[in-house]
Amino acid sequence: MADRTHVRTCPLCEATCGLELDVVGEKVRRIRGDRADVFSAGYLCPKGTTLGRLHEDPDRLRSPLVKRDGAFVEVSWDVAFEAVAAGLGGVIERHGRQAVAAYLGNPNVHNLAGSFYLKLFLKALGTTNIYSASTVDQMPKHVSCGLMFGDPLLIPVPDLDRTDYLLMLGADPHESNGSLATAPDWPGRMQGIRDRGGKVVVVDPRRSKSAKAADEHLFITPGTDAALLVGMVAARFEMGTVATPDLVDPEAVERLSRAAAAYPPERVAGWCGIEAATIRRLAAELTASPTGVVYGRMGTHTTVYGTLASWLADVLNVLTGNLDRPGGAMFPEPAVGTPRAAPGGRGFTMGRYASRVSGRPEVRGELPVVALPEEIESPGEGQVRALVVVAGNPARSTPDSGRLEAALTDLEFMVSVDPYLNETAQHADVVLPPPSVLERSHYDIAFGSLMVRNTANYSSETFAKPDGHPDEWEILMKLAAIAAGSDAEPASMDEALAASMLERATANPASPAHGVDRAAAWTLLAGRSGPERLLDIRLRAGVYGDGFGANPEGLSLELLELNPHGIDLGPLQPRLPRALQTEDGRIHLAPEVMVDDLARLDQLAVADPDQMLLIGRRHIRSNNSWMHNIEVLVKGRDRCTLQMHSSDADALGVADGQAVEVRSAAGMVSVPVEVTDDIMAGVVSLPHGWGHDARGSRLRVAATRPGVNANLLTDGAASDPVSGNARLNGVPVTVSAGV
Ligand SMILES: Nc1nc2c(c(=O)[nH]1)N[C@H]1C(S)=C(S)[C@@H](COP(=O)(O)OP(=O)(O)OC[C@H]3O[C@@H](n4cnc5c(=O)[nH]c(N)nc54)[C@H](O)[C@@H]3O)O[C@H]1N2
Ligand SMILES: Nc1nc2c(c(=O)[nH]1)N[C@H]1C(S)=C(S)[C@@H](COP(=O)(O)OP(=O)(O)OC[C@H]3O[C@@H](n4cnc5c(=O)[nH]c(N)nc54)[C@H](O)[C@@H]3O)O[C@H]1N2
Ligand code: SF4
Ligand SMILES: [Mo]
Repeated sequence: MADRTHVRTCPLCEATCGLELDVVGEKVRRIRGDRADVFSAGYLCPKGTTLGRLHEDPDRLRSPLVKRDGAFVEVSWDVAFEAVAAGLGGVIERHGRQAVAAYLGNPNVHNLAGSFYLKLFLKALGTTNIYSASTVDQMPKHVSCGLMFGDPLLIPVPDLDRTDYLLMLGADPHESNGSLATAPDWPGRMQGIRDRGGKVVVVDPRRSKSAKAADEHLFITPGTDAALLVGMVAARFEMGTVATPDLVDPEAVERLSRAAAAYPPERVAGWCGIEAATIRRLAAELTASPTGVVYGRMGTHTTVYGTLASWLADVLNVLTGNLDRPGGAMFPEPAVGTPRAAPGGRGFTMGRYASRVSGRPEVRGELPVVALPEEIESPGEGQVRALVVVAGNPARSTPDSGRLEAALTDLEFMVSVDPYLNETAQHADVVLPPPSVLERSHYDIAFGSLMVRNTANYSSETFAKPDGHPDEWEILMKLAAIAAGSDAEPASMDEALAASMLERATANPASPAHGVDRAAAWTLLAGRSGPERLLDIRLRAGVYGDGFGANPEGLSLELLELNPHGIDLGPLQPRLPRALQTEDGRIHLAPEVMVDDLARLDQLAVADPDQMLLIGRRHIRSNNSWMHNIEVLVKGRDRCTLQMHSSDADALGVADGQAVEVRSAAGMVSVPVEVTDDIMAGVVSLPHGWGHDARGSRLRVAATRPGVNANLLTDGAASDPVSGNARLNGVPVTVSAGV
């Protein structure tokens, strides 16, 4: 029997499943899907059941570590922060602020500290050397949406529960549970489309689990989604008049039509490996379907044409009348967001500055992570000499990570904020672990803008954090104070942040909190501090908010606390034109940068057909580089294998399970082959996040099945020039039988 059952949202991936934890004393006995969760209705994946194991993992760090004479020792928090002050302060003093870089990893978007406090910390650092996992992931989507809609965070999602036609490229939600489209139970929702009589088409160089669950699967040559999509755009124009919304400039439609005409299906078919007739049929099906949506993800974005492909997917959504309509590509209305009264805003700018060594343009205040190694290696004014990593493992997750890792050993100072001594943190001088996943509260700020149904859900902490252990937001504020050279305490910094947030909220004419008396509002927040107070302000001032009493039925943190299974805010509603943030308040269908970039596709004509192309893949029991220390998730057969088509294996003379050597411009790995006909001939697939063979890390379970690091093969030289995003898919490699 459990002492109590605690309900909380799983913070591990974008699906935001509700979980029910049976707790006995200080231990989690069992975790099930929360059937009463308004969004996930009981769905969960194997990872969600392991939060108790993550919490109890003996390798999870409970105290800060400081490196002394090459070995880590446990120290008190005061001593750890003193070491940061000396190390970071020293670098700033000797070399200036620009010599400090920060790398922000993926879990930052899955916790309240990252959502609310990172910005202040980065500002305190005062450097433009900011890098994140975004440029090995979704930066192309931010750029194309910034250009089209004026706001890089205004990203349309497939209205999965109402669409009649889903064309999905480069995504495998049956393994990943989805990305840039938050939907617990993607598999069930995809099946729902088919059950309603709709159609699901998956485009992927692998017959993935998701492809097998679709009506139709099409193989595509890695890295060529943009070619397929422009062929579809051309085909759509050939079909006759396009009825675009009034928000689109007819001249832009004309310009786009002329540009796309250079890439008819017949021309791109050879590039992408999909027949011209099929390309035309896809365009016709999408157009004829009552509703439909094109959705592309990792495989589509992390190539050298990532932004082009991301843009073209939404171009198709516009041209087929599916943007912003039920069943099409829609913009969620988050409970924590900025209410808008009228269309039009500041628009989107990028390239406000560039990286020092190779001049790669800034996007959203960050530089492409492919530039990080050279920024550390190359001497001169502004050379990176210190690095702060928050919730990241760039030594495994970013391209040419062998080179990056060598560069890390060259830094004068490095600090990692991480619950594990991972392959990156082993190079740090100080490691600062946040409390465990169950020792803190949760609310998905980032994914509210990506949910296929509007919901709001707050989770309290399951266990109190140990005495004296700072919360992650306090760690970040402490680092911010150190960086700023101030002796301010986290609590006072938090107070100032809350006050300015309240001021902004009450000044927004579109907010229900507009004009409310700030002193009165402040009294309603009494008793709250930290992320909870900030969350309460944002909820109350959000579109569904109670406006600090002005709209008593509206949302507040208290209301969410009373509803631990979440509050359903209904299906997605059309949000245009109000949500548009372009200067003129219109949709920019054919931004010049994008139209001009089409010409780059011509390079596909000279691709070497004999070169094997490497792609990645995900597995449901894995989560980037950091869940491999949980025994129940890694046991069983080796998952870090090189998938290869049987015809290629035969040609090479290798058998299933045999080790092969894979070489690229960046490096070499030796890995066992998995022979399968679920992958295209000429393509090989290796998952990322493995390579747990580092001597200095402390991941004892992971080390027993280390696998190899796929990013020893990806190289930083090839990236998407528009967004700076790394190429992780479609990497030319040669494979040879191992010795
Ligand atoms: N070849 C190849 N490379 C890839 C990809 C690919 O498909 N192929 N995918 C890319 C993608 S999409 C991503 S998002 C990146 C991910 O890359 P990263 O974000 O750099 O790495 P992760 O493996 O997610 O590691 C996250 C780290 O955060 C820690 N952590 C977990 N929770 C918390 C927390 O609450 N607070 C703090 N401070 N730390 C926490 C974990 O212990 C772990 O060490 O990898 C990218 N790399
Ligand atoms: N189990 C698990 N879940 C995860 C993660 C994880 O590591 N493990 N990571 C999380 C993160 S950070 C993210 S960003 C999401 C990503 O979630 P998804 O976007 O669904 O990513 P993947 O599962 O890697 O699927 C990418 C697919 O693209 C295919 N592909 C490769 N190259 C190409 C190409 O050129 N064109 C096309 N059309 N397809 C291509 C691959 O074969 C693969 O099936 O998953 C999240 N969820
Ligand atoms: S799909 Fe799995 S990892 Fe993702 S939120 Fe749900 S339970 Fe957690
Ligand atoms: Mo990601």
